Amino acid sequence: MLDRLQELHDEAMVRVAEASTLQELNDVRVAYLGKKGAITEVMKGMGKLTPEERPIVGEKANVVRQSVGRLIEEKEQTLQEAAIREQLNKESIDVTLPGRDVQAGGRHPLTSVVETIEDVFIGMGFQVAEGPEVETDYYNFESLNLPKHHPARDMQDTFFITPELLLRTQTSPVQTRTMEKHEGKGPVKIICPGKVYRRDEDDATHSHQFMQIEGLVVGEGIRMSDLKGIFEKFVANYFGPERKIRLRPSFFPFTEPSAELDISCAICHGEGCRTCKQTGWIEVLGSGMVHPNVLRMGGFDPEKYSGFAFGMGVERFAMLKYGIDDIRHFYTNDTRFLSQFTQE
Ligand code: 2U9
Repeated sequence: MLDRLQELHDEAMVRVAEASTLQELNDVRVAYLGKKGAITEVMKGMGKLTPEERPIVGEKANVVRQSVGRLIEEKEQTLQEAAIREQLNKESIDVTLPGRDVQAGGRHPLTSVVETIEDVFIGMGFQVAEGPEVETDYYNFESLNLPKHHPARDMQDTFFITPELLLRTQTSPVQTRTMEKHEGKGPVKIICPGKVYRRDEDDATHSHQFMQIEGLVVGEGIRMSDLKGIFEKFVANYFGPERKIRLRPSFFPFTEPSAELDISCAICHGEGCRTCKQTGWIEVLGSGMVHPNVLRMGGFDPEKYSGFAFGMGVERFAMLKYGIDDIRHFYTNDTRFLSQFTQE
């Protein structure tokens, strides 16, 4: 029995040394010191020994039990320390590593153009006015001298929601609404930026949703020369002082007389090129003196007040400024396109 105990001791020593995890170590404890463990089993057989043999074997058994128990405890501590070390290593943070790059967003090119144009007009004393995109037939058409069945209404070009409600086709309703708020008293000096909608087939130069900036000045004694003066300042500020301007007669139902504003082509300086279609001029906006009917519907007396108005397409401005050849780029949210403007 003494030999058997020594044998178990040596065997346990080897198995403790070999255990590489806490689970394996526990298996060793159960195998030798557990209720049915090998050393426990030997001790259970001590009843069969003679009274002389019993204390000797008993002492040996205790020494072996204690020794194996101590070995297991020591090993347990070593394994626990190793496990903690490994966990710390895994969780350690290298504070010297560079941080991850934050991808900063930027303004949409149309937003930049709107803000730049707004700034130019604010600098000339204009206020910025906004209004609803879902409009009534009255504000979008009728109040702008486009009664029902007027040929210039072009029903096919409008997104109707009901016979009386529609998506605005221009930002002009904001101007009528602002005139109404003034209750017939001038001056009014506003620009109205915003989204507008037309039932167009989308292609390189048409988009069913686009942006406009319209302007309106109403006051006593406002003349066409005021319109020209504002345009001279606007063009010098936005496109540069070297650009020439010219007004070309035109027609709009809400203005009389009406004129389109051209600026000299910056690419060929008037010589004629592809950008200006060989004319030396680039059309930038439509304008005119507000029609008396429109003033009246906005609550102003056309005998006392006069005014001028203008409208421009923001995409066209952005395309001219950045040399963009397809309007759809503004609305397809391709980050390769948009990220080129993040510094704006
Ligand atoms: C009121 C009175 C008059 C707004 C005007 C234009 C001329 C014009 C176009 C430019 C390019 C629209 O985006 S576009 O297709 N606009 O040519 N707009 S005068 O006249 C108004 C507006 C409101 C009360």
